[in-house]
Amino acid sequence: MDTKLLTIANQFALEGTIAEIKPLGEGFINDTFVVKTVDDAPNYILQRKNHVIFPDVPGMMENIKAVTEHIKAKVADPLRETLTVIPAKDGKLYVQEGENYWAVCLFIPGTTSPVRADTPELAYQGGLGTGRFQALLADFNKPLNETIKGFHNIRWRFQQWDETIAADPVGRVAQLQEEISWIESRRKEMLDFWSLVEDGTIPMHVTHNDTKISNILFNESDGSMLCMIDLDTVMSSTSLNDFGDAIRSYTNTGAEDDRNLDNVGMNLEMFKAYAEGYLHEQKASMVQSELDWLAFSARYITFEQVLRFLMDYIDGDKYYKTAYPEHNLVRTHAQYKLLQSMEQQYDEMCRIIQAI
Ligand code: ADP
Ligand code: GN1
Ligand code: MG
Repeated sequence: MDTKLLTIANQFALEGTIAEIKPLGEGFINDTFVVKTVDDAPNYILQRKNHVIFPDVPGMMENIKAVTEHIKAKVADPLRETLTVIPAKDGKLYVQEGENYWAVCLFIPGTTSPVRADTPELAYQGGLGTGRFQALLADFNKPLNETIKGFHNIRWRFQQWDETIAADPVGRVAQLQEEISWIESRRKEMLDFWSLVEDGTIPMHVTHNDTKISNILFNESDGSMLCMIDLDTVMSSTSLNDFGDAIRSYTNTGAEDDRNLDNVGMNLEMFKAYAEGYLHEQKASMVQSELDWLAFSARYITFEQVLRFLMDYIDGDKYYKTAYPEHNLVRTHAQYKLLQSMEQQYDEMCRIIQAI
């Protein structure tokens, strides 16, 4: 076993004796490990939080603690229906080792976290999961720290975009004129949508902000949704962003980084199933402007993802973990194909929302 990891894990208030520590998951941002203990003690998730992306890890952990405590007070099984933060032995919610920050939560056994949705039933359950998460937090009224500035704010993203293009730090802009035009041709419609958030037409709520399918746990026994995980980005935003980001993930017939663009497109049956689950939980509490823009939110977040992958490629691949040199460009093309598929099927998406 890695003795450095063991030393870090032993600084947390864990029950039992550690038997092994193994890497887990497919996240793009943090490094995740499962900590297995001997006998009947629980197992744990140990994470090295990415402090470059999250500049205020203590503030982020305070958010996660506050939000999970709020949920625990409302659910039948507080150890399974949300994450449980395990503090360090000194009482802090993290351990700092040099410039790295580590955090621990309970491992929730008997669960799955698929990387893609293969059935409408799973998409329906995912929709219920996001909707229920938002419903449980609807009356959360303490201020939350902004863990990543302007995370889903396209006005801020365009500012970063303009600066990155101007700097062109690794000389990639010249060869990317076509891809850049995909972003520029949609600048106005995306900013017009965001101005409805800025002027209060679309309300703000406590939201998850990273609702891709690998960030929810399902019960292994029957496939029902259990809880949202990866709560690093929980903060104030619009409910629509959670819906849109999930549609980007659940409805894609291909992979987020598919090299074969023929595989990629939006599956309307999955869209309908996810929307049914989400609206089952949220419909009664949404205002008309949210319902009117719900389908568009999928285009908005998918567009933002095209921009973020391409911007990271132009910036020399500093943000997302990559497996090979062109990875962010491959992701850009695959997400753009998905965006086009959503644009082509947009009228039908709106009809489905209306019918539900
Ligand atoms: P990242 O921020 O890198 O995406 P996540 O918090 O999403 O990290 O964790 C990565 C993966 O680890 C998840 O997709 C899930 O499979 C697994 N995982 C995370 N937390 C738990 C937990 N509490 N119980 C069981 N599995 C978990
Ligand atoms: C990242 O952390 P992870 O892998 O769940 C990213 C999301 C992107 C996603 C794309 C904090 O999610 O915003 O949509 O990759 N998270 C952060 O797969 O930037
Ligand atoms: Mg994750």
